Amino acid sequence: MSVVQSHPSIERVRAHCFDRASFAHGYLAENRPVVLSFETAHAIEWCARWSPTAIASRYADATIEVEETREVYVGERTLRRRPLGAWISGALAGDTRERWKGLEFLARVPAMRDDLAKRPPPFDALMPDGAHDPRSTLWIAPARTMSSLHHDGNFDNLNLQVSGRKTFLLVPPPQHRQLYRYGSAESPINPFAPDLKRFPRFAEAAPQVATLTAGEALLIPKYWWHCVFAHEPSVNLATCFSWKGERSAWSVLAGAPLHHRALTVVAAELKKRGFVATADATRRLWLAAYERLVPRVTPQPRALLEE
Ligand SMILES: O=C(O)CCC(=O)C(=O)O
Repeated sequence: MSVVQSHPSIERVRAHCFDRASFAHGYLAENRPVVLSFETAHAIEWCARWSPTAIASRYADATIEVEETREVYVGERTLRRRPLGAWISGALAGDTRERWKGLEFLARVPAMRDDLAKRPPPFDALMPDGAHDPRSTLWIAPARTMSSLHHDGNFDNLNLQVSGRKTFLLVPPPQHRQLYRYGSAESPINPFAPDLKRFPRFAEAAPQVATLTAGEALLIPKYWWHCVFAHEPSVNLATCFSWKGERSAWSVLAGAPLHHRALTVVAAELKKRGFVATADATRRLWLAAYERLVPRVTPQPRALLEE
């Protein structure tokens, strides 16, 4: 049995059984991950429109900034500017050195923003009332590459698998000790092939897994750790957001070390109240102190997931 099969599966439901209120009540407010499957003709067409080849043909000349796939922490990754069409052709042909984490893609590729405004993604219908500050990221990953184990802070995340197949491994929020947290939101562990000699406490972590194909979206609730492996060339659209009835950072982080919980909540509250620059400065200061006090832990190699 592979490492992935030995973990419990994340619940799966049909998206059409929910409306905004019941989805918010049943999953978002519970801080509970779930895979939503969108089975309508609209969802199938929408995903086909955003396949890697369709993207390459519509936006070939857009310049994007790709990041290296080697195992380094986010702040250490080298970014390179590439023409989107040629870069996708390389990724589809098996070049695994880079992937696109299109963080600001709506601002950087205005034609994509306009297209999405005209034809919103299927999960738009389940965004909770009062959702605000959405941040969308388009991910394009070559086959057999993976992200690092991290969390997205005080944001819920709906991550739609648009094309290809990816396995998501999630770990609940308070398990900082088991994950040997490095910095504010990263872990050096490759949870698909954990090195238990270096990181023995990972044996006490409680991962859950789901493999997604096109038309399925995963709710990654706030502060849930996640690590994602692409089995095939893959496109995802992730939208992180806040909303009116959301759980507080303080309640979600119950069980995390007190100093971490308190600092995280202060930064999250400052941001929510509009003091974004102060929150970012506080975070930078905290990270600088952390980096001086805590020696860098070399991340585990991105060993490939057993298929
Ligand atoms: O798909 C991936 O590789 C990473 C996705 C992710 O980290 C996110 O949506 O926050």
